[in-house]
Amino acid sequence: GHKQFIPFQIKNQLLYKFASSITPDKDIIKENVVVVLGTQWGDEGKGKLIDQISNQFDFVARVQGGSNAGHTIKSGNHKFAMHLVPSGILNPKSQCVVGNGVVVHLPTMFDEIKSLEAGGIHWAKKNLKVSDRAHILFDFHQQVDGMQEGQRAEKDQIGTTKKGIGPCYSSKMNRENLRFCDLVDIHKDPKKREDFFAKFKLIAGNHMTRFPLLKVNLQEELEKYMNFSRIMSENNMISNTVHLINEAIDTKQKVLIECANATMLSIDFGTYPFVTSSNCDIGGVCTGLGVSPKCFKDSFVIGVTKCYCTRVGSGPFPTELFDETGEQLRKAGHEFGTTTGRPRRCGWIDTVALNYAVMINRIDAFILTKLDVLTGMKEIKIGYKYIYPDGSESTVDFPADLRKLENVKVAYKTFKGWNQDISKCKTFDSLPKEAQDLVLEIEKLTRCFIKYIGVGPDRSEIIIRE
Ligand code: 2SA
Ligand code: GDP
Ligand code: MG
Repeated sequence: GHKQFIPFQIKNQLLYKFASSITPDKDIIKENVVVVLGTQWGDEGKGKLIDQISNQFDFVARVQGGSNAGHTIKSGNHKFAMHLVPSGILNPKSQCVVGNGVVVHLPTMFDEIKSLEAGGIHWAKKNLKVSDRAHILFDFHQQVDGMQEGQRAEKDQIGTTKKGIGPCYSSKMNRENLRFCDLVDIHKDPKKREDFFAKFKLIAGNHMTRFPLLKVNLQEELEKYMNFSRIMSENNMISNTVHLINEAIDTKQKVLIECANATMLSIDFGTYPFVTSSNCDIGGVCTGLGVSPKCFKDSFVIGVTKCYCTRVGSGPFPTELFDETGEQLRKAGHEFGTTTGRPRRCGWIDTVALNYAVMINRIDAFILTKLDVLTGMKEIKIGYKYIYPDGSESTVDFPADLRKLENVKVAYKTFKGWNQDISKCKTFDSLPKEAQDLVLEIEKLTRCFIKYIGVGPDRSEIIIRE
Protein backbone atom coordinates (compact mmCIF):
# COMPACT_ATOMS: atom_id res chain seq x y z
CA GLY A 1 0.00 0.00 0.00
CA HIS A 2 0.86 3.67 0.04
CA LYS A 3 3.29 4.68 2.73
CA GLN A 4 2.10 7.51 4.93
CA PHE A 5 4.73 9.78 6.40
CA ILE A 6 4.48 10.70 10.04
CA PRO A 7 3.90 14.44 10.26
CA PHE A 8 6.85 16.27 11.73
CA GLN A 9 6.81 18.08 15.01
CA ILE A 10 5.62 21.58 14.36
CA LYS A 11 6.21 24.67 16.45
CA ASN A 12 2.59 24.95 17.36
CA GLN A 13 1.94 21.41 18.47
CA LEU A 14 1.60 22.70 21.99
CA LEU A 15 -0.51 25.65 20.98
CA TYR A 16 -2.78 23.28 19.15
CA LYS A 17 -3.44 21.29 22.28
CA PHE A 18 -4.59 24.43 24.05
CA ALA A 19 -6.43 25.76 21.04
CA SER A 20 -9.80 25.86 22.72
CA SER A 21 -8.63 28.00 25.62
CA ILE A 22 -6.93 30.74 23.65
CA THR A 23 -7.75 34.41 23.95
CA PRO A 24 -7.39 36.99 21.18
CA ASP A 25 -4.37 39.24 21.30
CA LYS A 26 -3.53 41.74 18.60
CA ASP A 27 0.22 41.85 19.00
CA ILE A 28 0.94 38.20 18.50
CA ILE A 29 3.87 38.10 16.16
CA LYS A 30 7.10 38.17 18.09
CA GLU A 31 9.36 36.76 15.40
CA ASN A 32 11.49 39.06 13.27
CA VAL A 33 10.89 37.42 9.92
CA VAL A 34 7.33 36.50 9.04
CA VAL A 35 6.42 34.84 5.75
CA VAL A 36 2.87 34.88 4.41
CA LEU A 37 2.23 32.44 1.59
CA GLY A 38 -0.66 30.82 -0.22
CA THR A 39 -1.21 27.11 0.33
CA GLN A 40 -3.80 26.40 -2.36
CA TRP A 41 -4.05 27.73 -5.94
CA GLY A 42 -4.00 31.41 -5.06
CA ASP A 43 -6.46 34.11 -3.97
CA GLU A 44 -6.65 32.77 -0.45
CA GLY A 45 -6.69 36.31 0.96
CA LYS A 46 -2.97 37.01 1.43
CA GLY A 47 -3.34 40.73 0.68
CA LYS A 48 -5.85 41.31 3.44
CA LEU A 49 -3.73 39.60 6.09
CA ILE A 50 -0.58 41.44 5.04
CA ASP A 51 -2.32 44.78 5.17
CA GLN A 52 -3.69 43.86 8.56
CA ILE A 53 -0.42 42.91 10.22
CA SER A 54 1.97 45.17 8.30
CA ASN A 55 1.87 47.87 10.98
CA GLN A 56 3.94 45.50 13.12
CA PHE A 57 6.74 45.46 10.53
CA ASP A 58 9.52 47.77 9.38
CA PHE A 59 9.75 46.10 5.96
CA VAL A 60 7.24 44.36 3.71
CA ALA A 61 8.76 42.56 0.72
CA ARG A 62 7.56 40.85 -2.43
CA VAL A 63 9.91 38.07 -3.57
CA GLN A 64 8.55 36.47 -6.75
CA GLY A 65 5.94 36.66 -9.46
CA GLY A 66 4.80 39.88 -11.04
CA SER A 67 1.57 41.58 -11.95
CA ASN A 68 -0.12 38.19 -12.25
CA ALA A 69 -0.71 38.54 -8.53
CA GLY A 70 -3.91 40.21 -7.45
CA HIS A 71 -4.08 41.03 -3.78
CA THR A 72 -7.25 42.79 -2.71
CA ILE A 73 -7.41 45.01 0.34
CA LYS A 74 -10.65 46.50 1.55
CA SER A 75 -10.39 49.42 3.86
CA GLY A 76 -13.67 51.12 4.68
CA ASN A 77 -15.20 52.11 1.36
CA HIS A 78 -11.94 51.95 -0.51
CA LYS A 79 -10.80 48.84 -2.33
CA PHE A 80 -7.20 48.50 -3.51
CA ALA A 81 -6.14 45.79 -5.96
CA MET A 82 -2.40 45.32 -5.57
CA HIS A 83 -0.42 43.60 -8.31
CA LEU A 84 3.21 44.63 -7.95
CA VAL A 85 3.43 46.95 -5.00
CA PRO A 86 3.57 45.03 -1.68
CA SER A 87 0.29 45.10 0.24
CA GLY A 88 2.10 46.75 3.16
CA ILE A 89 2.10 50.04 1.23
CA LEU A 90 -1.09 51.15 2.94
CA ASN A 91 0.85 51.43 6.17
CA PRO A 92 2.95 54.65 6.02
CA LYS A 93 5.57 53.22 8.37
CA SER A 94 6.64 50.13 6.42
CA GLN A 95 9.33 50.25 3.78
CA CYS A 96 8.11 48.21 0.83
CA VAL A 97 10.60 46.16 -1.13
CA VAL A 98 10.22 44.55 -4.54
CA GLY A 99 12.88 41.85 -4.37
CA ASN A 100 15.25 40.61 -7.05
CA GLY A 101 13.02 37.57 -7.70
CA VAL A 102 10.12 39.69 -8.96
CA VAL A 103 9.51 40.44 -12.65
CA VAL A 104 8.36 44.04 -12.88
CA HIS A 105 6.15 45.51 -15.58
CA LEU A 106 6.75 49.20 -14.97
CA PRO A 107 3.64 50.62 -16.69
CA THR A 108 1.55 48.45 -14.34
CA MET A 109 3.56 49.47 -11.29
CA PHE A 110 3.18 53.15 -12.02
CA ASP A 111 -0.56 52.79 -12.72
CA GLU A 112 -0.83 51.13 -9.35
CA ILE A 113 1.15 53.90 -7.67
CA LYS A 114 -1.12 56.45 -9.32
CA SER A 115 -4.25 54.79 -7.99
CA LEU A 116 -2.68 54.49 -4.54
CA GLU A 117 -1.86 58.18 -4.58
CA ALA A 118 -5.40 58.96 -5.70
CA GLY A 119 -6.61 56.89 -2.74
CA GLY A 120 -4.60 59.03 -0.33
CA ILE A 121 -1.46 56.88 -0.10
CA HIS A 122 0.85 59.82 -0.92
CA TRP A 123 3.92 57.99 0.40
CA ALA A 124 3.66 55.22 -2.23
CA LYS A 125 6.77 56.24 -4.23
CA LYS A 126 8.83 57.23 -1.23
CA ASN A 127 8.23 53.95 0.60
CA LEU A 128 8.92 51.70 -2.37
CA LYS A 129 12.31 50.21 -3.23
CA VAL A 130 12.82 48.01 -6.28
CA SER A 131 15.84 45.70 -6.33
CA ASP A 132 18.55 46.67 -8.81
CA ARG A 133 18.69 42.94 -9.60
CA ALA A 134 14.96 42.58 -10.36
CA HIS A 135 14.10 41.88 -13.99
CA ILE A 136 12.18 44.23 -16.23
CA LEU A 137 9.10 42.71 -17.81
CA PHE A 138 8.38 44.43 -21.13
CA ASP A 139 5.14 44.83 -23.06
CA PHE A 140 6.41 42.33 -25.62
CA HIS A 141 6.67 39.67 -22.87
CA GLN A 142 2.96 40.18 -22.28
CA GLN A 143 2.12 39.98 -25.97
CA VAL A 144 4.20 36.81 -26.33
CA ASP A 145 2.39 35.28 -23.33
CA GLY A 146 -0.89 35.57 -25.25
CA MET A 147 0.67 34.27 -28.48
CA GLN A 148 2.18 31.25 -26.73
CA GLU A 149 -1.18 30.36 -25.21
CA GLY A 150 -2.74 30.70 -28.66
CA GLN A 151 -0.22 28.26 -30.10
CA ARG A 152 -1.00 25.57 -27.51
CA ALA A 153 -3.56 22.87 -28.19
CA GLU A 154 -6.70 23.54 -26.19
CA LYS A 155 -6.02 20.81 -23.67
CA ASP A 156 -2.52 22.16 -23.06
CA GLN A 157 -3.52 25.77 -22.48
CA ILE A 158 -2.41 26.91 -19.05
CA GLY A 159 -4.89 29.74 -18.71
CA THR A 160 -2.19 32.26 -17.81
CA THR A 161 -3.05 35.79 -16.77
CA LYS A 162 -1.28 36.99 -19.97
CA LYS A 163 0.86 39.28 -17.86
CA GLY A 164 4.07 38.05 -19.48
CA ILE A 165 5.28 36.10 -16.46
CA GLY A 166 6.44 32.95 -18.27
CA PRO A 167 8.14 34.81 -21.15
CA CYS A 168 9.96 37.20 -18.78
CA TYR A 169 11.27 34.43 -16.52
CA SER A 170 12.32 32.60 -19.73
CA SER A 171 14.30 35.69 -20.81
CA LYS A 172 15.87 35.81 -17.35
CA MET A 173 16.87 32.14 -17.40
CA ASN A 174 18.02 32.53 -20.99
CA ARG A 175 20.40 35.22 -19.73
CA GLU A 176 19.27 37.82 -22.19
CA ASN A 177 17.03 40.10 -20.12
CA LEU A 178 17.49 43.61 -18.75
CA ARG A 179 17.46 44.39 -15.04
CA PHE A 180 16.81 47.54 -13.03
CA CYS A 181 20.54 48.20 -12.64
CA ASP A 182 20.59 48.53 -16.44
CA LEU A 183 17.80 51.10 -16.31
CA VAL A 184 19.46 53.40 -13.76
CA ASP A 185 20.40 56.75 -15.32
CA ILE A 186 19.59 55.92 -18.95
CA HIS A 187 17.75 59.27 -19.00
CA LYS A 188 20.98 61.15 -18.46
CA ASP A 189 23.92 58.87 -19.24
CA PRO A 190 24.26 58.39 -23.05
CA LYS A 191 26.56 55.38 -22.68
CA LYS A 192 24.11 53.57 -20.41
CA ARG A 193 21.26 54.51 -22.70
CA GLU A 194 23.09 53.08 -25.67
CA ASP A 195 23.75 49.80 -23.82
CA PHE A 196 20.17 49.55 -22.69
CA PHE A 197 18.87 50.23 -26.17
CA ALA A 198 21.23 47.78 -27.88
CA LYS A 199 20.23 45.02 -25.51
CA PHE A 200 16.53 45.85 -25.74
CA LYS A 201 16.77 45.76 -29.54
CA LEU A 202 18.39 42.35 -29.37
CA ILE A 203 15.82 40.76 -27.04
CA ALA A 204 12.87 42.34 -28.82
CA GLY A 205 14.39 41.19 -32.13
CA ASN A 206 14.77 37.61 -30.86
CA HIS A 207 11.14 37.57 -29.83
CA MET A 208 9.97 39.08 -33.14
CA THR A 209 11.85 36.34 -34.99
CA ARG A 210 10.13 33.66 -32.96
CA PHE A 211 6.73 35.34 -33.14
CA PRO A 212 6.35 36.96 -36.58
CA LEU A 213 3.08 38.65 -35.55
CA LEU A 214 4.84 40.52 -32.76
CA LYS A 215 5.58 44.17 -33.46
CA VAL A 216 7.69 46.28 -31.14
CA ASN A 217 8.10 50.01 -31.61
CA LEU A 218 11.70 50.34 -30.46
CA GLN A 219 11.89 54.13 -30.31
CA GLU A 220 8.62 54.49 -28.43
CA GLU A 221 9.69 51.88 -25.87
CA LEU A 222 13.05 53.52 -25.31
CA GLU A 223 11.40 56.86 -24.64
CA LYS A 224 9.00 55.25 -22.20
CA TYR A 225 11.87 53.67 -20.28
CA MET A 226 13.90 56.89 -20.22
CA ASN A 227 10.95 58.47 -18.49
CA PHE A 228 10.70 55.60 -15.99
CA SER A 229 14.42 55.92 -15.33
CA ARG A 230 13.98 59.61 -14.54
CA ILE A 231 11.01 59.14 -12.19
CA MET A 232 12.68 56.24 -10.40
CA SER A 233 15.93 58.11 -9.95
CA GLU A 234 14.17 61.27 -8.71
CA ASN A 235 12.38 59.21 -6.10
CA ASN A 236 15.34 56.98 -5.29
CA MET A 237 13.31 53.88 -6.08
CA ILE A 238 16.00 51.52 -7.33
CA SER A 239 18.27 50.13 -4.68
CA ASN A 240 20.46 47.34 -3.39
CA THR A 241 17.66 45.53 -1.60
CA VAL A 242 19.82 42.48 -0.83
CA HIS A 243 21.89 44.62 1.46
CA LEU A 244 18.89 46.52 2.76
CA ILE A 245 17.04 43.38 3.87
CA ASN A 246 20.08 41.60 5.30
CA GLU A 247 20.95 44.68 7.30
CA ALA A 248 17.35 44.90 8.51
CA ILE A 249 17.52 41.28 9.67
CA ASP A 250 20.91 41.77 11.34
CA THR A 251 19.68 44.80 13.24
CA LYS A 252 16.59 42.89 14.39
CA GLN A 253 14.14 44.97 12.42
CA LYS A 254 10.95 43.17 11.54
CA VAL A 255 10.47 41.90 8.01
CA LEU A 256 7.22 40.65 6.52
CA ILE A 257 7.42 38.65 3.33
CA GLU A 258 4.49 38.60 0.93
CA CYS A 259 4.57 35.64 -1.42
CA ALA A 260 2.35 35.86 -4.47
CA ASN A 261 0.35 33.10 -6.17
CA ALA A 262 0.53 29.90 -4.09
CA THR A 263 2.32 26.63 -3.35
CA MET A 264 0.12 24.58 -5.67
CA LEU A 265 1.06 26.98 -8.51
CA SER A 266 4.78 26.77 -7.76
CA ILE A 267 7.01 25.90 -10.71
CA ASP A 268 8.66 23.13 -8.64
CA PHE A 269 5.93 21.85 -6.35
CA GLY A 270 2.67 22.72 -8.08
CA THR A 271 0.65 20.86 -10.68
CA TYR A 272 3.28 21.28 -13.44
CA PRO A 273 2.86 22.35 -16.22
CA PHE A 274 -0.33 24.07 -15.00
CA VAL A 275 1.64 26.40 -12.76
CA THR A 276 3.18 29.83 -12.81
CA SER A 277 6.90 30.35 -13.57
CA SER A 278 8.23 31.16 -10.11
CA ASN A 279 8.73 29.47 -6.74
CA CYS A 280 5.68 30.66 -4.83
CA ASP A 281 6.86 28.56 -1.91
CA ILE A 282 9.29 29.13 0.92
CA GLY A 283 12.27 28.57 -1.41
CA GLY A 284 11.33 31.66 -3.39
CA VAL A 285 11.88 33.75 -0.27
CA CYS A 286 15.62 32.96 -0.12
CA THR A 287 16.31 33.36 -3.82
CA GLY A 288 13.90 36.24 -4.32
CA LEU A 289 15.38 38.41 -1.63
CA GLY A 290 18.95 37.17 -1.13
CA VAL A 291 18.60 35.83 2.40
CA SER A 292 19.97 32.61 3.86
CA PRO A 293 17.71 29.97 5.44
CA LYS A 294 19.71 30.73 8.59
CA CYS A 295 17.80 34.02 8.74
CA PHE A 296 14.68 32.01 9.49
CA LYS A 297 15.78 31.01 12.97
CA ASP A 298 13.42 33.57 14.46
CA SER A 299 10.77 33.26 11.85
CA PHE A 300 7.14 32.44 11.51
CA VAL A 301 5.50 31.03 8.40
CA ILE A 302 1.81 31.77 7.99
CA GLY A 303 -0.05 29.68 5.44
CA VAL A 304 -3.16 31.27 3.97
CA THR A 305 -6.02 28.96 3.08
CA LYS A 306 -9.66 29.46 2.29
CA CYS A 307 -12.14 27.25 4.14
CA TYR A 308 -13.05 25.99 0.67
CA CYS A 309 -10.87 26.04 -2.44
CA THR A 310 -10.62 27.86 -5.75
CA ARG A 311 -8.48 27.76 -8.84
CA VAL A 312 -8.22 30.04 -11.90
CA GLY A 313 -6.92 28.67 -15.18
CA SER A 314 -6.52 25.04 -16.17
CA GLY A 315 -5.08 22.07 -14.35
CA PRO A 316 -6.14 19.43 -11.86
CA PHE A 317 -8.39 20.32 -8.94
CA PRO A 318 -9.45 17.11 -7.17
CA THR A 319 -12.19 18.61 -4.95
CA GLU A 320 -13.73 20.80 -7.66
CA LEU A 321 -17.53 21.13 -7.66
CA PHE A 322 -19.38 21.27 -10.95
CA ASP A 323 -22.87 21.63 -9.48
CA GLU A 324 -24.99 24.35 -7.83
CA THR A 325 -22.90 24.12 -4.67
CA GLY A 326 -19.84 25.29 -6.62
CA GLU A 327 -21.93 28.07 -8.12
CA GLN A 328 -23.12 29.03 -4.64
CA LEU A 329 -19.51 29.31 -3.42
CA ARG A 330 -18.53 31.43 -6.44
CA LYS A 331 -21.44 33.79 -5.85
CA ALA A 332 -21.15 34.08 -2.08
CA GLY A 333 -17.35 34.38 -2.20
CA HIS A 334 -17.25 36.72 -5.24
CA GLU A 335 -14.81 34.30 -6.81
CA PHE A 336 -13.69 36.26 -9.87
CA GLY A 337 -10.05 37.06 -10.72
CA THR A 338 -8.64 40.30 -9.32
CA THR A 339 -6.37 40.75 -12.33
CA THR A 340 -8.41 39.31 -15.17
CA GLY A 341 -11.97 39.07 -13.80
CA ARG A 342 -12.12 35.40 -14.76
CA PRO A 343 -14.61 33.24 -12.83
CA ARG A 344 -12.69 31.06 -10.38
CA ARG A 345 -13.33 27.32 -10.26
CA CYS A 346 -14.69 26.40 -6.83
CA GLY A 347 -14.65 23.28 -4.66
CA TRP A 348 -14.22 21.96 -1.15
CA ILE A 349 -11.14 22.46 0.98
CA ASP A 350 -8.55 19.74 0.34
CA THR A 351 -6.41 18.84 3.34
CA VAL A 352 -4.28 16.40 1.30
CA ALA A 353 -2.98 19.33 -0.76
CA LEU A 354 -2.78 21.45 2.40
CA ASN A 355 -0.67 18.85 4.21
CA TYR A 356 1.71 18.83 1.28
CA ALA A 357 1.97 22.63 1.48
CA VAL A 358 2.46 22.46 5.26
CA MET A 359 5.37 20.07 4.75
CA ILE A 360 7.14 22.02 1.99
CA ASN A 361 6.84 25.38 3.71
CA ARG A 362 6.92 24.14 7.31
CA ILE A 363 3.92 26.26 8.09
CA ASP A 364 3.67 27.40 11.72
CA ALA A 365 0.08 28.58 11.60
CA PHE A 366 -2.79 29.04 9.21
CA ILE A 367 -5.12 31.85 8.50
CA LEU A 368 -8.40 30.27 7.46
CA THR A 369 -10.19 32.86 5.35
CA LYS A 370 -13.74 33.40 4.13
CA LEU A 371 -15.52 31.37 6.79
CA ASP A 372 -18.44 33.79 6.34
CA VAL A 373 -18.86 32.55 2.76
CA LEU A 374 -20.00 29.17 4.09
CA THR A 375 -22.83 30.73 6.11
CA GLY A 376 -26.16 29.40 4.92
CA MET A 377 -24.79 26.21 3.35
CA LYS A 378 -26.64 23.10 4.44
CA GLU A 379 -23.64 20.84 4.32
CA ILE A 380 -19.93 21.55 4.23
CA LYS A 381 -17.30 19.05 3.19
CA ILE A 382 -13.59 18.56 3.74
CA GLY A 383 -11.71 16.46 1.21
CA TYR A 384 -9.22 14.60 3.41
CA LYS A 385 -8.04 11.50 1.56
CA TYR A 386 -7.04 10.57 -1.99
CA ILE A 387 -7.88 7.03 -3.08
CA TYR A 388 -6.10 5.75 -6.20
CA PRO A 389 -7.40 3.16 -8.68
CA ASP A 390 -4.95 0.55 -7.32
CA GLY A 391 -6.51 0.91 -3.87
CA SER A 392 -3.65 2.84 -2.31
CA GLU A 393 -4.53 5.98 -0.40
CA SER A 394 -2.96 9.05 1.15
CA THR A 395 -3.93 11.94 3.38
CA VAL A 396 -0.66 13.84 3.05
CA ASP A 397 1.08 13.17 -0.23
CA PHE A 398 0.29 15.06 -3.42
CA PRO A 399 1.33 13.15 -6.57
CA ALA A 400 3.66 14.63 -9.18
CA ASP A 401 2.07 12.78 -12.07
CA LEU A 402 -1.04 14.55 -13.31
CA ARG A 403 -2.33 11.31 -14.86
CA LYS A 404 -2.45 9.92 -11.34
CA LEU A 405 -4.40 12.93 -10.14
CA GLU A 406 -6.96 12.61 -12.94
CA ASN A 407 -8.13 9.26 -11.61
CA VAL A 408 -8.03 10.05 -7.95
CA LYS A 409 -11.16 9.61 -5.84
CA VAL A 410 -11.47 12.02 -2.92
CA ALA A 411 -12.92 10.88 0.42
CA TYR A 412 -14.85 13.60 2.29
CA LYS A 413 -15.91 14.34 5.83
CA THR A 414 -19.30 16.06 5.96
CA PHE A 415 -20.30 18.78 8.42
CA LYS A 416 -23.51 20.56 9.26
CA GLY A 417 -23.72 24.22 8.25
CA TRP A 418 -24.97 27.27 10.17
CA ASN A 419 -27.18 30.22 9.36
CA GLN A 420 -26.16 32.97 11.77
CA ASP A 421 -24.20 35.94 10.40
CA ILE A 422 -20.65 35.48 11.71
CA SER A 423 -19.06 38.59 10.22
CA LYS A 424 -19.14 40.46 13.53
CA CYS A 425 -17.67 37.60 15.58
CA LYS A 426 -14.47 38.64 17.30
CA THR A 427 -13.69 35.47 19.22
CA PHE A 428 -13.58 31.80 18.40
CA ASP A 429 -16.07 31.04 21.16
CA SER A 430 -18.65 33.39 19.67
CA LEU A 431 -18.74 31.37 16.43
CA PRO A 432 -21.61 28.92 15.99
CA LYS A 433 -20.74 25.45 17.25
CA GLU A 434 -20.91 24.06 13.68
CA ALA A 435 -18.32 26.58 12.49
CA GLN A 436 -16.07 25.81 15.47
CA ASP A 437 -16.28 22.09 14.70
CA LEU A 438 -15.27 22.70 11.09
CA VAL A 439 -12.25 24.81 12.08
CA LEU A 440 -11.12 22.29 14.69
CA GLU A 441 -11.40 19.44 12.21
CA ILE A 442 -9.23 21.28 9.66
CA GLU A 443 -6.69 21.85 12.45
CA LYS A 444 -6.79 18.18 13.35
CA LEU A 445 -6.37 17.00 9.77
CA THR A 446 -3.46 19.37 9.05
CA ARG A 447 -1.97 19.31 12.58
CA CYS A 448 -1.49 23.01 12.18
CA PHE A 449 -2.80 25.76 14.42
CA ILE A 450 -5.37 28.10 12.87
CA LYS A 451 -4.29 31.40 14.31
CA TYR A 452 -6.54 33.72 12.31
CA ILE A 453 -10.03 33.24 10.94
CA GLY A 454 -11.40 35.55 8.28
CA VAL A 455 -15.10 36.32 8.70
CA GLY A 456 -15.49 39.06 6.08
CA PRO A 457 -13.54 41.06 3.49
CA ASP A 458 -13.04 44.13 5.64
CA ARG A 459 -9.92 44.83 7.66
CA SER A 460 -11.84 44.50 10.89
CA GLU A 461 -13.47 41.18 10.05
CA ILE A 462 -11.00 38.77 11.52
CA ILE A 463 -10.71 36.55 14.58
CA ILE A 464 -7.24 36.37 16.10
CA ARG A 465 -6.49 33.41 18.36
CA GLU A 466 -3.54 33.00 20.67
P1 2SA B 1 0.76 33.04 -15.09
O1 2SA B 1 0.03 34.24 -15.60
O2 2SA B 1 1.78 32.53 -16.07
O3 2SA B 1 1.34 33.21 -13.74
O4 2SA B 1 -0.36 31.89 -15.00
C1 2SA B 1 -0.01 30.56 -14.72
C2 2SA B 1 -1.02 29.88 -13.83
O5 2SA B 1 -1.03 30.53 -12.55
C3 2SA B 1 -2.33 30.97 -12.25
N1 2SA B 1 -2.29 32.27 -11.59
C4 2SA B 1 -3.19 32.67 -10.70
N2 2SA B 1 -4.18 31.99 -10.09
C5 2SA B 1 -4.96 32.70 -9.26
N3 2SA B 1 -4.85 34.04 -9.03
C6 2SA B 1 -3.86 34.72 -9.65
N4 2SA B 1 -3.83 36.06 -9.61
C7 2SA B 1 -5.00 36.86 -10.04
C8 2SA B 1 -5.90 37.09 -8.85
C9 2SA B 1 -5.70 36.09 -11.17
C10 2SA B 1 -6.74 36.83 -12.00
O6 2SA B 1 -5.37 37.35 -7.79
O7 2SA B 1 -7.12 37.01 -8.94
O8 2SA B 1 -7.02 37.99 -11.82
O9 2SA B 1 -7.26 36.15 -12.90
C11 2SA B 1 -2.95 34.04 -10.47
N5 2SA B 1 -1.86 34.41 -11.16
C12 2SA B 1 -1.46 33.32 -11.85
C13 2SA B 1 -3.02 31.14 -13.61
O10 2SA B 1 -4.42 31.09 -13.50
C14 2SA B 1 -2.46 29.98 -14.38
O11 2SA B 1 -3.16 28.80 -14.02
P1 GDP C 1 -4.81 37.04 -2.57
O1 GDP C 1 -4.41 36.93 -3.99
O2 GDP C 1 -4.45 35.82 -1.78
O3 GDP C 1 -4.37 38.29 -1.90
O4 GDP C 1 -6.41 37.06 -2.57
P2 GDP C 1 -7.35 37.95 -3.52
O5 GDP C 1 -7.32 39.33 -3.02
O6 GDP C 1 -7.08 37.69 -4.95
O7 GDP C 1 -8.75 37.27 -3.24
C1 GDP C 1 -9.28 37.18 -1.96
C2 GDP C 1 -10.63 37.93 -1.91
O8 GDP C 1 -11.31 37.57 -0.74
C3 GDP C 1 -10.49 39.44 -1.84
O9 GDP C 1 -11.54 40.00 -2.57
C4 GDP C 1 -10.62 39.76 -0.36
O10 GDP C 1 -11.15 41.04 -0.11
C5 GDP C 1 -11.58 38.70 0.08
N1 GDP C 1 -11.42 38.23 1.45
C6 GDP C 1 -10.28 38.03 2.17
N2 GDP C 1 -10.56 37.50 3.37
C7 GDP C 1 -11.92 37.35 3.42
C8 GDP C 1 -12.83 36.83 4.39
O11 GDP C 1 -12.46 36.37 5.46
N3 GDP C 1 -14.17 36.85 4.04
C9 GDP C 1 -14.62 37.33 2.85
N4 GDP C 1 -15.92 37.30 2.61
N5 GDP C 1 -13.78 37.81 1.92
C10 GDP C 1 -12.46 37.82 2.20
MG1 MG D 1 -5.19 37.03 -5.83
